[in-house]
Amino acid sequence: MSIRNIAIIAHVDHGKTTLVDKMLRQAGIFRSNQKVEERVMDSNPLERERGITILSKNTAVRWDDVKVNVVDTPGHADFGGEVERILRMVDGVLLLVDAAEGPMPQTRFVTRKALALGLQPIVVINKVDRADARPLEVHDAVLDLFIELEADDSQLDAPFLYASARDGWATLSEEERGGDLTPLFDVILDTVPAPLSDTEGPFQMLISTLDYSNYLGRVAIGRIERGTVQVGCSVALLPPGEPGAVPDGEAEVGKVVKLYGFDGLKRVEVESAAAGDIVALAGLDGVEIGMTITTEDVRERLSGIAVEEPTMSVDFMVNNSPFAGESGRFVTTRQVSERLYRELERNVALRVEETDQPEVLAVSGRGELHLAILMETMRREGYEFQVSRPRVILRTGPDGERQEPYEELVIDVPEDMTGAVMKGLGPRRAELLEMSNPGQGRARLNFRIPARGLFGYRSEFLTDTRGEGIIHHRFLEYGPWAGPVASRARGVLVADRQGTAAPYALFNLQERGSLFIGPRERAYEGMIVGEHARAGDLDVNVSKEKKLTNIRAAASDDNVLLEPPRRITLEAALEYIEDDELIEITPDAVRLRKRVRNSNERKKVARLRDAVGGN
Ligand SMILES: Nc1nc2c(ncn2[C@@H]2O[C@H](COP(=O)(O)OP(=O)(O)OP(=O)(O)O)[C@@H](O)[C@H]2O)c(=O)[nH]1
Ligand SMILES: [Mg+2]
Repeated sequence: MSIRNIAIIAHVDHGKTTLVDKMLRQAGIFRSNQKVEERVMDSNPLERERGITILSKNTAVRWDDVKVNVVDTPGHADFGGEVERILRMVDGVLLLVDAAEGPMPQTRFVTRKALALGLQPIVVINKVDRADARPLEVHDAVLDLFIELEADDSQLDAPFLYASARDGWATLSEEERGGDLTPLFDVILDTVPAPLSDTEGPFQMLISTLDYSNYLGRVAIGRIERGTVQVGCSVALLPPGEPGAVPDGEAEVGKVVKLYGFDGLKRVEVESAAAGDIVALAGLDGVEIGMTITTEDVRERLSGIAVEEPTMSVDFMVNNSPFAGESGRFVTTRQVSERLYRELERNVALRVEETDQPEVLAVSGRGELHLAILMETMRREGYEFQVSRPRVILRTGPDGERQEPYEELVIDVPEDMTGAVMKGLGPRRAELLEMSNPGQGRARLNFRIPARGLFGYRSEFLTDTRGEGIIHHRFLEYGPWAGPVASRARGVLVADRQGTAAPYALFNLQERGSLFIGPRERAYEGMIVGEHARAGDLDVNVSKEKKLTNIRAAASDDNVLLEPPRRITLEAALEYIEDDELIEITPDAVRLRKRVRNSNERKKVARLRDAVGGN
């Protein structure tokens, strides 16, 4: 049977998973009476809860007797490395671009990677149903991007479709609306080349991604480049390196225990598979991304895949807050560290290292979201721990100079708010690269900023733009150390004793800042209960009750008007906290705290630090 291999790539939220969903439905993957959830590919609970794709996923549909292997990829910048690896499995990409937002930082990143690999793009301008859609302008912007990224002639000739993934249709002309996805499927079959498949030669496959199963251990996923493979046959596993023949001593030999192909949402066990198809292969223990699997006798390596280096690191430690152990089942250093090391089996861009303190492990990843997803997963499994403020990972440049990661930052705000944004970003060493006007009274600003400069900025941004701004950033490059950058502009409100928050106390504190906890929630000494409206921290008593003079006063205390507390998500907390603070993470709570809980102790430590000139 003929095959096509495609990946769906885009900036976050431009509609990849929605499109795959509709492709599955229209290709008849589900029985007519089968109840299926929206965006069924976002199958893990964290994905469903956040409405984003975290792990790329393989699926396959049949159209006109052609098997189309489709890989849905995550759009968030932290997972860009994974998208890059996935692209090695496919011959074409569907590049989705939101008809209102146009190309965004991650659009540029994935497009650059796809074009450089010589993949054939098909551009899908999605969400043309949006009231603020401007499909023709976006069409031009994508073409400009292709030219800038030096697309070759056939890539420049890429077909463009206009779609509403949500409503399940795509057309070849901007003037047409409605219908179904048939035009898209037809374009895929016509434009994406069938994989070059030499099924006669000796078996050869590159491992592009890994999966893990408790029964089978590591499972290698990739495209068969050459030959065929059968269950039970002996294969050699070659470490990454120069392409070409590999001497005997360097390879491990093993047996294929199980082999799976993709079909709709299922993985189906198969006895054999041939060049051009994407398969999952189990039975080889030492598999890593970038290794080549070959027949035992012809050991020819394919050029490997680099796994992206982490840019951000955070300390994990045991929870020693006064509320420690209340809800967690796994709370000891040993349990937390075993779990972290186990994560390395599948989370390839993650690193875990010991530090000079025996109870502290440094965990490094690709960004706040990458690290936050791990923390969130562990907390749901019953783990309890604390984490520090993230640090950027520094490098030494070619001349021995200190380098740090820089990010590309795109901000989209109502025009009258650009002043506030510029003012907030200046002291953070952001450099304005471009300012444009996408219409609708909005301005789009592009900056280059040291990753450190972004810490703590998001909450400031949300306040400054009253929630009307959009902010996106992604790793750009390593560059020279930028010197000191401004951090969080406002201080925090810190509980000065243990107790339960009283409405009366919270009511009075509302004037001093915004609160993170609501009435009757518990706090401990040193716990951060809100953000101060000004610079500098403030010690507060959240359990202070109103002096009772009579019964009516006590009753009215319950009726004070409180603003709803500002709930800080884990990612936001990671960006938010300072060096002298920690995040306490347990199955039932995420709390912010001071490392040194007692206020007098804290002042002493701060004085000492100032005396030795730290910052
Ligand atoms: N109006 C409109 N909304 C759409 C369309 N397609 C997707 N959406 C919405 O856009 C949001 C994001 O859709 P997803 O399919 O999750 O986007 P994604 O590209 O897979 O996002 P990530 O995987 O997180 O990068 C959802 O709320 C969808 O309902 C469309 O054609 N029109
Ligand atoms: Mg998605």
